[in-house]
Amino acid sequence: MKASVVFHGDCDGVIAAYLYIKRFYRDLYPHGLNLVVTHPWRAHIDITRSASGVEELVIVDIALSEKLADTLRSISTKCKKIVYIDHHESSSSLIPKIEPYAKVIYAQVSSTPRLLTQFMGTPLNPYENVLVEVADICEGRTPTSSTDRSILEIVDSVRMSVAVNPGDLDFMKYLIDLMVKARNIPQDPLVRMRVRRAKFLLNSLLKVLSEDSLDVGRIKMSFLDLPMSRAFAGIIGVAATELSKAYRKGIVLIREEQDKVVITVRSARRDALELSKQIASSLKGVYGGHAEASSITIPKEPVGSVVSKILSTVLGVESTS
Ligand SMILES: [Mn+2]
Repeated sequence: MKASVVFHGDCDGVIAAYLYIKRFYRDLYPHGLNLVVTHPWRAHIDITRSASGVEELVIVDIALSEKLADTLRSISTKCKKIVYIDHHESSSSLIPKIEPYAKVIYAQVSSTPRLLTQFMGTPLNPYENVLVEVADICEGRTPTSSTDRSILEIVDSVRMSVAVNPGDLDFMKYLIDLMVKARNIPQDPLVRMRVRRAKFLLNSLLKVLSEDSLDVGRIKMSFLDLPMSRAFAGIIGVAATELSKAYRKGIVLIREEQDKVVITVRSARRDALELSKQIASSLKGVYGGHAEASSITIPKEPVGSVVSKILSTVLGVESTS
């Protein structure tokens, strides 16, 4: 393998990986490239693994953390070239830390594919252009009345088919291959099957979350225990976004995982990152994301106690339980 491309397992992450490959690694694709899908909380592990034996390492759409910055420093001795491409607001303060070791392409724009188009300079073809629009909408940009319906269909297809299992590398490769071949994504049978499954899960989850939630001022809080969290996995982020739109409230969704607790925050008032920062500092966690959508990872503790801590220390209400 000559190069590894490590990308975020979400809609704009997979589209950004495709764009980068198409522009810069067309000659290496597919057999000379090691594709790796990851998520911010385990990116340092996946990146360390994918750095061995390759000359170039490209990191796409992964919010920077202290841990990740340290990882890049330690692998910079093994890799000839490290490229870091990201648009997350929370990465900003750590960028200077990695600049000595990596080529950094960073700006706080609507999506990582949008950032890539600004960096590439050369105009995109219509197929690529549509996918950049799709990525922007997946990342929260509101479609306008002039947005083509076919674009919204692709948004739905990519977002939902990826969400059903965001760690599924085989499917990510399949999706990138469809894009490289400029195929019609919403018409693809495998994509359609996954979208159907994702929608079924999403509807069930929305029902559970809206029936079982706690309203605190402008915030709606809900939680999922380990079995529920496993069953719905990648759909949880999509559900949080939908709930925030449906109730016009900020959403704080707490879920238990095997060895940690993850808190998903959504806000239409653009204070998700600020709220995440407060939750992270009160619960000793790591946070990252954007003003509309962000998350916090904290060490494992009972979900009930996380709920009471957020209520008392962050939202300023005394828990009754
Ligand atoms: Mn992303």
